[in-house]
Amino acid sequence: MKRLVFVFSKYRPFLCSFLRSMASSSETTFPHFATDAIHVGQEPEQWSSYAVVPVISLSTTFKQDGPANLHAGFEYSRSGNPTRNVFEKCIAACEGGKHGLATSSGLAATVLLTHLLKSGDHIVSVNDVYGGTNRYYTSIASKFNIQTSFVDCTNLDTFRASIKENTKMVWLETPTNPTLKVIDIKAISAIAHERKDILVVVDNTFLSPYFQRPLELGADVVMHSVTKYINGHSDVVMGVIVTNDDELCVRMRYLQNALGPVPSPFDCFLANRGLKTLHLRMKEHERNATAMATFLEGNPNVQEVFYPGLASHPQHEVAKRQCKGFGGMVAFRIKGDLSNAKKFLSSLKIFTLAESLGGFESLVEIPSIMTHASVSEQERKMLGITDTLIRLSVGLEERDDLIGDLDQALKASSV
Ligand code: P1T
Repeated sequence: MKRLVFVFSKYRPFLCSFLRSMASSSETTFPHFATDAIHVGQEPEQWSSYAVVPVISLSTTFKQDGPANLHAGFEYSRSGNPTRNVFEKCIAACEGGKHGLATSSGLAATVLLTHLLKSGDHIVSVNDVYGGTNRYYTSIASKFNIQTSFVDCTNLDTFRASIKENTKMVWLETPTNPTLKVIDIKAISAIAHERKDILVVVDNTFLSPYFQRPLELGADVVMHSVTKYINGHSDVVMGVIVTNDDELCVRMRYLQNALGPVPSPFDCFLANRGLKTLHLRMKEHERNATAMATFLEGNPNVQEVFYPGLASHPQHEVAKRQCKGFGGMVAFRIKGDLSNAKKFLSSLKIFTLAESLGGFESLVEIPSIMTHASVSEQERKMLGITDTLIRLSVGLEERDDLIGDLDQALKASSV
């Protein structure tokens, strides 16, 4: 409590945004995900018009009742915005957390979280992460003397051995991007929390809170690239952080304002709208992805398939235990070499050749030369990110059409 009082006095200007977060924790939540996603934070009574759909509040500044006497807790749109607030409350409830902080991109959420650390601190990150996360830790955070060890977190002994005296953060992504390894969040959190000063962060982008809720498994913080499933329509770049920790929330609100990586009110509106159908989309993404993975596993032109829902997946049991579903991402190794992989991509008629994932449309890419090109060749080799590894973001089109598309492209590119 004393510590909380100290933090409050240090970060006083951010008490307002913190109190808004607290309001979300006292917000009524519901027994089921879909009801939270549709109703939490959306009360029409918060708008003078009683608008059922949240208002896009574009004002950059808010009239004060008196100097430094805020009317509704809003001061300046970087430190807090009504439309952003609606989204932050809703996503926090969906993750089973108290506080949500929206950022201008997923990577901005990563940068903000890393600013909780100081020069000389050390991060243990799962070795197979989004290429941009790897690039940030390897090329940028390292310049500020924050070192990162990229570790195989599927092996708990290896993970334990990688923790150093100055380790302050554990960064997990599960399933990992792009090889879809599954990390045991509960086991990793338990090991990390043998030390009080280590924060466990889970990038939950690939499964969304509908399929996986890391805070309930022991993580301290969850983050997302909202750009992906949460928004779901490939028309917003945005991120979010969720936590139950009040003190951490105050520090992160301070950073959100001091660093400035905030999303626009319009993007918050769109992401909040996307969240309303997340549960429906995720179920269909999973049905389609399961069909693709099963088809690919039986195809003579495919060497290997990676999907946590397949019994052949090395961490299938962990996935069954910690997730409500296996998601919409599938990776596979095509027989042949890069030329076969490229021929496959150019033969597809429904899957679009593009980076990103989690939208309603099916996408396909070659991580080694696209999303993970910034990862060193040596690391890519070690992680199995070969030139024949193909990543699918399975969308919401009719499943038979998607299978037909994969089938004809595999025939066209066979060795
Ligand atoms: O693109 P942005 O909103 O900044 O999010 C970065 C990010 C963070 N975490 C994960 C797991 C991600 O996959 C991403 C972005 N990934 C892609 C663009 C991609 O195609 O993999």
